[in-house]
Amino acid sequence: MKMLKKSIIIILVALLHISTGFAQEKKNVKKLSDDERMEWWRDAKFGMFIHWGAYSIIGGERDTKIAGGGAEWAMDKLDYTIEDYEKYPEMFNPQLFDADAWVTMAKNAGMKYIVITSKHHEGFALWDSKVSDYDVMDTSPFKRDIIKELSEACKKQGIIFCVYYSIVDWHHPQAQGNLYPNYNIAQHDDPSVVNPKFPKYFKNYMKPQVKELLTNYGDIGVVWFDGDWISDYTTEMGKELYDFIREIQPNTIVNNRVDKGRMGMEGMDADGDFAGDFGTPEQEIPDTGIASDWEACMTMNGSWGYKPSDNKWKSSEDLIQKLVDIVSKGGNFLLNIGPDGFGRFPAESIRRLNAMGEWTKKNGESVYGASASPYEKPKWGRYTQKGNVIYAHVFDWPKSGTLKLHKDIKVKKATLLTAPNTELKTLGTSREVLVEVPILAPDNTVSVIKIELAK
Ligand code: FHN
Repeated sequence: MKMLKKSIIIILVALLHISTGFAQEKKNVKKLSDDERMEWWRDAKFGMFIHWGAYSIIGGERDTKIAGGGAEWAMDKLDYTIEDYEKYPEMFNPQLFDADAWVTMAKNAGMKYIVITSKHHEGFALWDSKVSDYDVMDTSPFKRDIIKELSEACKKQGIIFCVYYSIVDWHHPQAQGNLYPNYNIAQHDDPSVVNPKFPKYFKNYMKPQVKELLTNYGDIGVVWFDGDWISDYTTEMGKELYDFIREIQPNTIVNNRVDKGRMGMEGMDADGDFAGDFGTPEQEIPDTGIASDWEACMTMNGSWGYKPSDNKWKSSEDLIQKLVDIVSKGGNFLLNIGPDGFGRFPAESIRRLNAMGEWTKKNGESVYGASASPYEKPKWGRYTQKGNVIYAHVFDWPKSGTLKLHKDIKVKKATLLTAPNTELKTLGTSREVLVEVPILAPDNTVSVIKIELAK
């Protein structure tokens, strides 16, 4: 009876979608050129990734066992059956969730956009999904549409709201095919095991869910897919999904995991015709600059989802230097937070966000809207560039009191970014360019020297 009721609802929702058409399409949204569409994202440089779901209650531990790797994989790593795992969405009640406070923390850290896991591999949806009962409104006692609250808080505070969506779904019967009511992760990686029901999941569940996200929550900055590696998901589906999204919201940006081109954790596409607007290196930063658009996503400790046993926190200094390193190579930095099951950011994350905010407040000019420079990375740090200005980011402040710049840099004027009225002396010969700097580094982490170039 319950199943019948659900099927009727799904059919009604589908009919409603067909009859109303794409709400956004009809609004006559001006279709931007690709460069115009990517502009905000290219300038933004720094965003917050949020991994939050029913796994945040588990925290990566079951009895005496601790999950290896990311705690958002608890369902698989801690050997839950689908039935066992369902009790976590049924328990999900993060009474301390405060969307405005989350957005304020991102904003104060200098982040310009937020990407939240609307549905991770566990399959539990954090919004009011009409095509699923496995969501925050129907399954959990929380009954608050998290995506709605967060999207509204972002809009209020001028932060671009973006959603992550996992193609992999360990809960949906059609995504698991003949294995259901069991699931098996290895199956997904083996091209010889075909799930005949996956196309149905793609058409009748994934696409309608993605459509809900794009129709009910205002402008979506980025749709960030994940789970592209499973063999059931095809490049044809990827291209179809990309076009589908751009039909609903023409100016949305979509990551390259929508298609099948990504080369592992390195994150960039192999040669070929693949959909997607930017590459997605994961937990790594390329050695040199890359000419196309890319964004490195990274955890603060070793886990995406909340995992209190993981104490391997990167230092604030390291994170600031990573931000600079990434920008100096033409990329964006998507830095992760794994809130707990009550809706709180871990204290360690908050401290790191605060430290990054201190730095970006003083030095943001050298990062936002900046790009890679033509000069190779110096031993003491990195260069970024904005028009006629080079920013020298010094990680290792010279004890000698002189900083050696690339020999081709023709200095018109050099100052500390934080002391614009005091010009630094420079000396240029055909072999080297030296800048006289104070003995003490102005910043404990990364000090920035602003260099206006002579024409
Ligand atoms: O399996 C996921 C993982 O849990 C996490 O979401 C990261 C974030 O980029 N992506 C996947 C692995 O590539």
